[in-house]
Order: sequence, then structure tokens, then C-alpha cells
Amino acid sequence: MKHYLRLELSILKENKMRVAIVMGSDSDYDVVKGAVEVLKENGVDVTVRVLSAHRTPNQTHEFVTEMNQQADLFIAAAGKAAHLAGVVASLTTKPVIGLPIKSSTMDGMDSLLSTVQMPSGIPVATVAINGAKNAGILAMQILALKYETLQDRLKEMKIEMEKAVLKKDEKISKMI
Ligand code: C2R
Repeated sequence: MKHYLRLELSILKENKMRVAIVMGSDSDYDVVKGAVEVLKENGVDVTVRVLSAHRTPNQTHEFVTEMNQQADLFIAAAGKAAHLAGVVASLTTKPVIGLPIKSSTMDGMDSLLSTVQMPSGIPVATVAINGAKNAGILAMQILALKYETLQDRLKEMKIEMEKAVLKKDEKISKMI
């Protein structure tokens, strides 16, 4: 059975899978869309908002409170002094994936460190700088603990990746 058919059947049986995605600025979206795409392609609903812990603290608080009822987990993306993921994590007991955005003169190291270096007790599962696809895949892996059919899709993705690498291997071997 094709994965999308299995996903549809699972969605009928189980609650809808939803990830709440928040980014500090619309300028982050070019990167963030990598996570949005991988999730939507695999039948996961996303709610995407531009909100900032610095610029819109009240609305960020409201959004997390609302999404606590509706989403299984959060992805928070921000650049520069990236406090957004940490603030989201302070307001929820759901998993928070931090996506540091390379948006500064410091090659994204500032975003990475301010997202990953959380104080003990408030974890943020941080992916690489601009690692949007991995943020989406990690979100799927967390969701797969609850929505079993996503596990099949994740296995298929690994097989697809293996095939793609072996094809490249064959191509390069033939060239040399
Ligand atoms: P602008 O392009 O709007 O000036 O934003 C955003 O995520 C963006 O990468 C520049 C950068 O500022 C970041 N930003 C944060 C936060 N809010 C916005 N790091 C926050 O709350 O952490």
C-alpha cells in the first residue's frame, strides 16, 4: 500500500497530527519552509506563525497556550539572539525543536548557541544551523511514537535515501 494511502487511513483512525511552527521573522521563512514541506508532504498538519519572544512577547505566550491544546510539538526558528525556542519551551511541556537561522554577521553561531545552550530543566532539541529538513524529520520521529504509520514512512525515507546515495556511488565509480 502506498504511504499516502496508509497515512490517510491512519488519520481517519487517530487524531490529526499537528506541529506548531513559530519563527522570529518573516525573513526566516526561506529556511523554515524546508521543515514545512517535509511535514506537509507526509500528511502532518502545520500551523505556522511569525512571532517573537522579543517583539511580541504577549502574542507568543498566547500562541503557545493555544497550541498546547492543538499541537503535538513545537518547532521554533530564530536568528541572532535566538531566545524564541527557549521561551516557547518555558511555556510548554511538549517537545520543542530549535532551528537556529543563519541570519547574522556571525554565520549563525550566535543563533546556534542561544538556541542550544539552555539552562538545565528547559531542553530545546536543537538541529544544525539552517537544518530545517532535519527539524521536520525529527518532528516526524517524535510524532511516530504516537502515530504508528509515520514509522513506515520514516523507514521508506531511509530506503529512498540509501537508493539515492548508491546511485551516486555507481555514477562516480563509472566516471573514474
Ligand atoms: P528581522 O529580519 O525581522 O530584522 O529579524 C529573527 O528570527 C530573525 O532571524 C532578524 C532576526 O531576528 C530574529 N528574532 C529573534 C527573536 N525574534 C526575532 N531571535 C526572538 O524572539 O528570539
